[in-house]
Amino acid sequence: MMHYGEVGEFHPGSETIKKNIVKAIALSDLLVIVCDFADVSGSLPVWLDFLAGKPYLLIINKIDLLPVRAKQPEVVEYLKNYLASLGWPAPRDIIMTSGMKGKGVDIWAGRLSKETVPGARIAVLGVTNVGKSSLIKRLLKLEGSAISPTISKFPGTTMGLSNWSVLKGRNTLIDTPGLAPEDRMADLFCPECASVLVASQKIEQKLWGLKPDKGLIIGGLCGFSYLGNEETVIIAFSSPELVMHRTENSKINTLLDESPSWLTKICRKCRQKIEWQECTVHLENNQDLAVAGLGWISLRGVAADFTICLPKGVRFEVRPAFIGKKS
Ligand SMILES: Nc1nc2c(ncn2[C@@H]2O[C@H](COP(=O)(O)OP(=O)(O)OP(=O)(O)O)[C@@H](O)[C@H]2O)c(=O)[nH]1
Ligand SMILES: [Mg+2]
Repeated sequence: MMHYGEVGEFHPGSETIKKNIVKAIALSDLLVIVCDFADVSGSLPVWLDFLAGKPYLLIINKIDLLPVRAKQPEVVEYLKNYLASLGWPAPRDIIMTSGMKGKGVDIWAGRLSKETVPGARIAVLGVTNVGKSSLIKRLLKLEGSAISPTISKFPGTTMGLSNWSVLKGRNTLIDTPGLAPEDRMADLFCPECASVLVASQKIEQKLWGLKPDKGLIIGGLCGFSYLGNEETVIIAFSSPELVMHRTENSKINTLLDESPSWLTKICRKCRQKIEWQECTVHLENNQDLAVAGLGWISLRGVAADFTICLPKGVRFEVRPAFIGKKS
């Protein structure tokens, strides 16, 4: 796995939030790390520094957004390998859920009771907007509780720690504020613009033929210029709210700079803050180039270089194809 465009050092969104998260981890016997199915590269890597040697369950939430029928064992196998490539210890289990639809929450509840003793505390962790509070709400509903945490489409809804008695009083779940890793696209923008980037409906999966010197822009926020010599195919994945636009490589930088309203939904104030960075990346057949908090492209053709142009500080990585053919 190769990582590019990292900000170098970890920058907590806010010291208070980070302190609360560290406190919740110290108080807990088991960690539940929630990641967003649609943004694995943006919602998972940051947690390695927080594990503190504690056992953890990994939840892949928002599986209702899968663009094709979920082949769950494949996704689970992929994530096991992904975690190993990042140097993580193995999770106790990987569970796929939809906090919105309530799927997988019963499996999660069963796993929580298997992995803990009565009285144990469990911290629910995740970057902003992955659906931590929604999952806790679903679990409480499953148990017939009338109270539940607040959820919203805006990142940063949960600000402090809150305790929730679950499994008929056997255990306590600690809901924690979302960490903003500050290297996702959404972390650069105001809450309204950030919420546009987060898919709330099925992810768009679109096949694009690219002739030499052609490229693709996603959401007016990232350009992928194809540098190969023969016609190729890429599949692009992002929130359906974002426009995908194929154009000549020579036009990509101008379009990103000018960001016309048909191309982007990001407000003028947020756009003015962007400083662009460019980098050339090599992709093999069936590899993804994933941009934290935005989406990814997957190459289905002869190995080739791409130049990626995106806001400075946003993390991107090359990884094996997450969806579809792996080799
Ligand atoms: N499509 C889909 N949306 C979800 C799912 N779970 C949560 N959401 C949505 O994601 C947004 C964030 O949900 P929250 O539960 O507030 O997320 P959180 O991780 O607690 O967020 P913070 O408290 O801001 O860190 C809301 O708009 C939810 O409706 C899911 O399984 N599928
Ligand atoms: Mg929350």
